[in-house]
Amino acid sequence: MSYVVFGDRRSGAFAVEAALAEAGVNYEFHVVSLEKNEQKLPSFLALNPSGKMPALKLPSGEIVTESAAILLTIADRFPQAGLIPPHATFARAEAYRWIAFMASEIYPMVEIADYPDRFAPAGAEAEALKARAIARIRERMLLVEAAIAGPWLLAHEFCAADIYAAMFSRWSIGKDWREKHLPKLNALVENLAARPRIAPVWQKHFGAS
Ligand SMILES: N[C@@H](CCC(=O)N[C@@H](CS)C(=O)NCC(=O)O)C(=O)O
Repeated sequence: MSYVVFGDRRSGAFAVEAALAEAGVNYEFHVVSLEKNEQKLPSFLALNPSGKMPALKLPSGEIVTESAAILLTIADRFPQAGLIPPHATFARAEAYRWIAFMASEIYPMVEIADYPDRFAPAGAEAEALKARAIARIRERMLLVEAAIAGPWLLAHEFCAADIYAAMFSRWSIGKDWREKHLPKLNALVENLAARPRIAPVWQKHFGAS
């Protein structure tokens, strides 16, 4: 059995596919349509009771969920891919830091921006909440921007945090705002999208954006 990625285009499944591709791992992709809310179907809830993608099925048949955990699992399993800096280095601590920051400080805000009606009455209140969530995501993306050493987040060292940061740059914050305020992240994305193994994955998920 091979790895199976569950998710949709433009979703967190991008990061999982990009990491597997960078590691040179064969995998299958199982579409779970966000548009059709398939993440709430019993068949998907059996994989991830929180009803969120991505999910990764390991060749052993076990399921890993939570994008940050999946990225670190892939990094662990394929050390030759250099998805995480060497054990016990400060660079590794920095990679953990930024992956944890994006998973805990940005990803939950994306849910509020995408589904404000889950958090406030539909209408003006939900719209106001959505606007506040987008503003918070932008503030937090500016912290990622400020941390980018160039060309990668960690000085001269590509890692899974770059994949993650590139993904968040494509959500919620708006193309015009991104192009104006995140020049280092824009350059990082160009470099990432040009990596031979990641290029087709980037194209599939975010090609036109
Ligand atoms: N903490 C989760 C968040 C995943 C998440 O919010 N995924 C989005 C797609 S990018 C999703 O499934 N949204 C559908 C929903 O919330 O119903 C992770 O890091 O994997």
